[in-house]
Amino acid sequence: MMTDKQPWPPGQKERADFPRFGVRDIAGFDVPVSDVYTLQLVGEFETFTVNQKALATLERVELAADFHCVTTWSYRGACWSGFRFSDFFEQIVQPQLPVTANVALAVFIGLDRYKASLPLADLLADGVLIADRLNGEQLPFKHGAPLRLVAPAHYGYKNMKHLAKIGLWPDGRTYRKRVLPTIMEHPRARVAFEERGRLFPGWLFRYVYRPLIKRTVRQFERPLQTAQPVEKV
Ligand SMILES: Nc1nc2c(c(=O)[nH]1)N[C@H]1C(S)=C(S)[C@@H](COP(=O)(O)O)O[C@H]1N2
Ligand SMILES: [Mo]
Repeated sequence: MMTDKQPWPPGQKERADFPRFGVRDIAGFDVPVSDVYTLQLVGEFETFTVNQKALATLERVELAADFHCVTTWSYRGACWSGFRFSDFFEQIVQPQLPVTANVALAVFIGLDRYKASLPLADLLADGVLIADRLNGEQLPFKHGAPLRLVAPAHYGYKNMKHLAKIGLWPDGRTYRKRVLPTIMEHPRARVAFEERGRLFPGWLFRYVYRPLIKRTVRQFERPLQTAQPVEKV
């Protein structure tokens, strides 16, 4: 078990539970979750897919890490299981890229159409996982089944749930926001540096976001009642 030992970041408050959370516009979006999945890789190369079998060839790792949402709530000690993003990239993706491919930015897209990006260098760091299990169980719909990105050094909004597609690009020139307004998506969003958003200092966002937590949690709980359980294969 790896443990991500970051100091407690500025402006965060511990929460006892781990709520379903996200951008309120898409709280009710119907996510077609199934246990059978592939990841689609797109960029300046021929699109290809990575299936479960290929992922399963990677070393399985466990990671205990605190989870920090940009709105200031944190959940301590989530225990994830899955595959290192660096192994995924180096062992599965890179061999399929043209040698001339120039990739520095990854764009993640979820089945609920949520989108977020991170520099490839941040994703290759220790403790970044593509997770399919949480706290000893198959990743539930609530936390992003069938696969999610776990990048504990970055705010929750970079931790893509229901991961379906990864774009690999030379830079951010072709990156178009979709769900997150530009001001809300810091290019790196590192928790330790309080990179909550753009244009304003991190601490200022605390006061804007904090009053929204309760309502957002409630809104995100509603679809859980009707969500399909993950199918077993
Ligand atoms: N696909 C998808 N991923 C997402 C989101 C979302 O709405 N859709 N919300 C992000 C935000 S803002 C947070 S804080 C975390 C919440 O993860 P949780 O629901 O497991 O607590 O997921 C992130 N990843
Ligand atoms: Mo968040």
